[in-house]
Amino acid sequence: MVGSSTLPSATTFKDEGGLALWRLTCKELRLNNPLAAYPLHSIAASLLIISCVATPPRLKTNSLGMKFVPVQLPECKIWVSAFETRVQDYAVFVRETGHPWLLPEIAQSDRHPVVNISWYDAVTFCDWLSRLEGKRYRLPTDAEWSQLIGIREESGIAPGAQPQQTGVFLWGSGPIRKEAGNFCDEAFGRQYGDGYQAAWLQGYHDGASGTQVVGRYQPDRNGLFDLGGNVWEWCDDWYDLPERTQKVVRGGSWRTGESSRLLSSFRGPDPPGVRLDSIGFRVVME
Ligand SMILES: [Ca+2]
Repeated sequence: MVGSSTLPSATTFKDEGGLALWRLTCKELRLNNPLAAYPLHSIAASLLIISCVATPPRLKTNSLGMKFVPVQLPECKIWVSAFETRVQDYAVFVRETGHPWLLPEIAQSDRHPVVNISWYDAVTFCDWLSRLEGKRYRLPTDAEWSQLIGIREESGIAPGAQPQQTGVFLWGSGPIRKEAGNFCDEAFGRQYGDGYQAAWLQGYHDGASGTQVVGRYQPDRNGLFDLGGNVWEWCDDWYDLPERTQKVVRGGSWRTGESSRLLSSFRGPDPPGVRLDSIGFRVVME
């Protein structure tokens, strides 16, 4: 954690969910070398809001400005997008290709995770970006996603048949902690109330009743943001074998509040053609 003593003019404040944040100017950011390496994803006007990490990860940036961090898995190293694919990333693809895009009814800025994206849309985006840059982009596999969240799968078993690992949630073990991510929280409950059938997390405040700007909360140990929460993330795999009717989504979303669906081992099955305002995607770069 970077101490406020290294940022003479930095001030601290709390957001409406009680999360402690620092506020400093862009000039102060540039003058501070450790923070200068940090992705400039949280600039708003002349102020920067930072969720600090001990050591900024080594990053690669592609032509769309997407940040990738190296992650060492048991069998190989992969480069994983630090953020869920943003509206601004997907907008370039749509503008260049004319690919149809069903805009959601929820309010979003360019730095929110893109939603209403089918599995086919996500794969088409990856294929377009691969041709554009001459390198391979793809969705993570279900096994890779499990390894990113810190759990191992049983080999030879379809994702939908993998055993649930109780007691370990997307934020770790125990009750949900502050800064855990954008889930179905009190803000959601206040907005949607009794008209929404699913449970929300009583007493938890993440400051967003819909999707949230990517990178708003603390990253995980690999430097990945929003691996749990914000939007469900498509994986490459079929959920059901040999039927092959559903694809895997992982990680929960702003609509997820049931404890069983917040387990790190939980997979959602969704038809590959479905477009929902709670599903987006993250990409792997090879
Ligand atoms: Ca929320």
